[in-house]
Amino acid sequence: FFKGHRMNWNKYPTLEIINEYLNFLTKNYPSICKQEVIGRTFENNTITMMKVSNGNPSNKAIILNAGSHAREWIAITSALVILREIVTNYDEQPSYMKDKDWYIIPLLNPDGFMYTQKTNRLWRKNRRRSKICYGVDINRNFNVSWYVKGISQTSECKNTYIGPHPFSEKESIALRDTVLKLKGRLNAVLDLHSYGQIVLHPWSGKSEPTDHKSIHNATAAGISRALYQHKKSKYKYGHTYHVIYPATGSALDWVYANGVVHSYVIEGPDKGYHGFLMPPEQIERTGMEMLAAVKYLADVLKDR
Ligand code: ING
Ligand code: ZN
Repeated sequence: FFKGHRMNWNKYPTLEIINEYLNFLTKNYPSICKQEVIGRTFENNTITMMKVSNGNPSNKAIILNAGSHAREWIAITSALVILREIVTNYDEQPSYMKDKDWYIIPLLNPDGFMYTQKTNRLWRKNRRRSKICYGVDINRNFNVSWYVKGISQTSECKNTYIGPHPFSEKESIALRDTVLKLKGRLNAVLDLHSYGQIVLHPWSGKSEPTDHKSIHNATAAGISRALYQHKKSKYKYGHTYHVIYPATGSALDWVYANGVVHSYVIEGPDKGYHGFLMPPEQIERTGMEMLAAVKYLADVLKDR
């Protein structure tokens, strides 16, 4: 008996199985699921986004992105669990979930992900071939305080290489264009990473507070509270620059700088014991935990 896909929530999927699962959802829930190819990578893999919507034209939009960083597998599977829950339990969702158009990108960086599966489990960047090294850090390649001396890594062999110019990469372009396309009705962008258990708000590239400091602080605190109420996990929260480290050219900052106030990153579990190597037994519970955060965000934004 073949259930239509090989996704197994106790095992990390391959790129092929991820795509198979997306195709499965599209085929089996055609009234709410639409797949869109939002880019093609250096190695010619597709970057796929799933739109989940009941088609109500007054819906606001929320983007959920994951897998900018290849090794952060638990973030990718969390986006897939969230997608599964929204789609397969659509009728039971509260109205604040159904009043949104969900744009879910479970894997922004398929080239890097494939490389972590075949060659180097701890690879972070994409797989662009530069003069002497491979890879640009997608989360440093956005056009916002892109080159700030002392913070950015301009050497192409570094793990956080910012790229030759802003938006030099297919992956950052794909996310940028998705945001720009939805702009007028885009309520929030949530970017999933791992690890550290922290809810982050802008700026990552500036030490000054944003113009929406109190909204950012209250919403990040609310997400952290929702995560605690779910299953008692403790998440710190705050201004990225101070609460983790300065990081320029991030998607987080670019989204906010381009008019979407609610721009957040969640660094999922854990605090370093497993680090990037979260055991596959954690896929399900981590995904459900991230879903609690997503629901909180959708609920808090319901009247906006
Ligand atoms: N952490 C993020 C990184 O790109 C981050 C932290 C979040 C930076 C938001 C900038 C903006 O370094 C991981 N684990 O990738
Ligand atoms: Zn990351």
